[in-house]
Amino acid sequence: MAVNFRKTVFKGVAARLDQCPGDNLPEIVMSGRSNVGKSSLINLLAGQNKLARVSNTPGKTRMVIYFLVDDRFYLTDLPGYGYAKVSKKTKAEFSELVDQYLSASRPISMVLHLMDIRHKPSEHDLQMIEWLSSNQIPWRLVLTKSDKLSRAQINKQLQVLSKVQGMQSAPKPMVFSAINKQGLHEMRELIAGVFDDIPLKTD
Ligand SMILES: Nc1nc2c(ncn2[C@@H]2O[C@H](COP(=O)(O)OP(=O)(O)O)[C@@H](O)[C@H]2O)c(=O)[nH]1
Ligand SMILES: [Mg+2]
Repeated sequence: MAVNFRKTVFKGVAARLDQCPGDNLPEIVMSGRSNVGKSSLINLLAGQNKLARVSNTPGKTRMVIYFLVDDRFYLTDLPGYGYAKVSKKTKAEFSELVDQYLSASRPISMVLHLMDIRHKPSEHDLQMIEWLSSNQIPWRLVLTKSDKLSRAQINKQLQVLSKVQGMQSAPKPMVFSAINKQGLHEMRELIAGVFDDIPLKTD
């Protein structure tokens, strides 16, 4: 069944685990540092410019943000951890919420971990990749802002990443740009595909 991505609505935020939706709808979770392009990706998927707030001021979002897609599943926007401009304490709070979130047996169908294609993976990215690769949850790396690099540079970055601990048996990262829409179609297919495997609730 095709997913109507245009039918995406903002559903709410949660600052703590006990504020997260309890309706058990499946979630596609997006993680990645602040400013990596999570909101831009959500807007593009939904075909709505202003759905998720795109910000030039990194480190602002400290909550989990929920978008309901087609009345069927959530796109979950995790807090952007690890930005240099927030204090150590705030950083720790971000990643604690992310850690808790991923370990809380929420109905997560897939984790999309976003990384800026121009940068070396951060310590947190490396931890995340290792964690995801040793868990049962399906996941994919999404390399954002590909419009900033040439094809040759993109391939080089893919090469570098393929050697990272945990990437050896991982599916190939997706290359994405919210500017020229590289990877958008593939991204929609990926999400819809995951979702196709989940039977609709009949009870
Ligand atoms: N060149 C380029 N800029 C992007 C892309 N995606 C996001 N940005 C910019 O990066 C900044 C942060 O984006 P945002 O979506 O708010 O990131 P978030 O903090 O992860 O939600 C904004 O200035 C965006 O316009 C992209 O694919 N290409
Ligand atoms: Mg954002």
